[in-house]
Amino acid sequence: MSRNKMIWNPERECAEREQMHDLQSRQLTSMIRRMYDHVPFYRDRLKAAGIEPGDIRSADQLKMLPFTTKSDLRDNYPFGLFTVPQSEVIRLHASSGTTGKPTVVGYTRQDIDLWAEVVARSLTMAGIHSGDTIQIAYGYGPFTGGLGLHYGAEKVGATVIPISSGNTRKQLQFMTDFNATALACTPSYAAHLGEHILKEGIPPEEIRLRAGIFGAEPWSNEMRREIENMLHIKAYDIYGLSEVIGPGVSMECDCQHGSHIFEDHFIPEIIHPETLEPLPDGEVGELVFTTISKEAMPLLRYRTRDLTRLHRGKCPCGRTLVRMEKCLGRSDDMLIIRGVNVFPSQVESVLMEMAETSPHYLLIVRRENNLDTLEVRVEINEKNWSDSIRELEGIRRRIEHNIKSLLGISAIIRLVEPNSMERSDGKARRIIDYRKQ
Ligand code: DLL
Repeated sequence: MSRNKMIWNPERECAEREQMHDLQSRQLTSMIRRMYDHVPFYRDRLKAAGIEPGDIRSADQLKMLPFTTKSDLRDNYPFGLFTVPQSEVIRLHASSGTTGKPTVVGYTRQDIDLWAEVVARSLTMAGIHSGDTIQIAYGYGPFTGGLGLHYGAEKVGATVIPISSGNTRKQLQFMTDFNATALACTPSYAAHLGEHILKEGIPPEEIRLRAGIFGAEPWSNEMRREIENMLHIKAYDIYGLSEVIGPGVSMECDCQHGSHIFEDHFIPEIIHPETLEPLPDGEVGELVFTTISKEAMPLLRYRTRDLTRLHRGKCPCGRTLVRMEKCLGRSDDMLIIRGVNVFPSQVESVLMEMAETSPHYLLIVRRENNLDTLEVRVEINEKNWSDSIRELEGIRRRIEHNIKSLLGISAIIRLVEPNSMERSDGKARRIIDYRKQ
C-alpha cells in the first residue's frame, strides 16, 4: 500500500463535460423530487413556479427553478428546510451573521462523509497527504472552518493539530515543536502569524510549513504573495460557505488558475445580481449553487452574494471541474463611493503592492455634507515606520496617488503605527460603514 494516500476522484474530477452533465441531471432530478416531497417551503415555491418534480430532467433546466436566499433560511429557522427527520441529523453548524437569527445547517452521516471527501480532495489539490502535519487554526465550533478541515485532513491521513483559532504564542510553539508542514486558517490570521514569527526572531529552519490552506474571507493575490514571503510557503485558496456545506466547495490546484468547484456535488451558476438572469462563462456576477447530493439540507439555486466569474476548459492539472476566479467580494461589501464601485479586496491589492504597508487595514466610510468619504487606515510595517514626518508624508501621498490612479477614487489615507490595529484570529473586519448605522 502506498504510504501517501491520495484522496481524489479522477473519474469525477477529470470527467468529460457530457459525463458531468449526465451525472448532474440525474442527481438534480432526484433531489427536486426529495425537496418537493419533504419540504413544504420548496413544494410551495416549485408549485408557484408551475413546476412538478417530473418536469425537471436535465441540469439545463436549472434556470427555470426558483432561487433560495439567506432570508428564506432565516424564515424557516431552525429546521424548516431539512428533508430528513431530526433523528437522522448528526451535526448542526450555524453561522452567526451580523444581524438577526443565525443560519443553521444540518448534516446526516452521509453529508459528513461527503464533506470530508470534498475537503480531502481539496487538500490533495494542495499536495497534502498522509506524511503531512496540518495545524488547523480555523475556529472549532458552530463555524464550519475548524471541523470541516479536520475531517478532511483525517481522511487524507495527515497528522492533525486541532489547535483552533487564537493564542498566537501557542500556535507558534505547536508549529515548531510538532513540525507542522501545513497551516489552515484565515489569510488575515496567517499574516498575523507571519509577523509574529519575524518579530520573535524564530529561525526559518524551525518552521517547516510548506503549504497554507487559506479562505473564509476575500484576499487578494498581493496578500497571497505577502503571506508566502513571510511564511516561506505556497498559499492555496479554499472557498466555501456553511449553507452549501462549509469549506471544500472549491479549491485551487497547483496551477492556481482559479478554484475548481466540486461540481459533481454543487452545481454553480453566475447570475446578474439585479436582473437575476444567468450570465455566460467569463462574466462577473453573483455565484449561485444548487447542491445535488446533500441529504439533510439540500439547497436549490442558493444566492451566495459572492461575486466572481467561471471558466470551463481543461486545467493543466488535468481536472475538468469548472473553475471560479478569486472572489472579488460579497455584493453586500461593495462600497459605492461617490458613484464609483470599490471592493475592499481592490484597495487591499493597492496597499499590498507597496513595501511599506503591513497586511492590516480598515476602510471607514462616512457621509459628510451629503458627500461620501472613504478613509483608508493602514499600518506601516516596523521597517518603514519613521519619526520623520517628511518620510511618512511621502508614503501617505504615494498610497493616495496609487488608489486614485488605479481605482479612480480619492481617499483620505491615515497611516498608523506598527501593531496598533486590532488583530483578528478569524475573519478580519475590513469595513466600517457609518452610512449604514
Ligand atoms: O467561511 C467556510 C469556510 C471555512 C471557507 C474555512 C473556507 C475556509 P461562512 O462562515 O458561512 O463559511 O462564510 C461564507 O465567506 O459566502 C464568502 O463570502 C466568504 N468566503 C469563504 N471562503 C472564501 C474565499 C466559511 N476563499 C462566506 N475567498 C462566503 C473569498 C470567501 N471569500
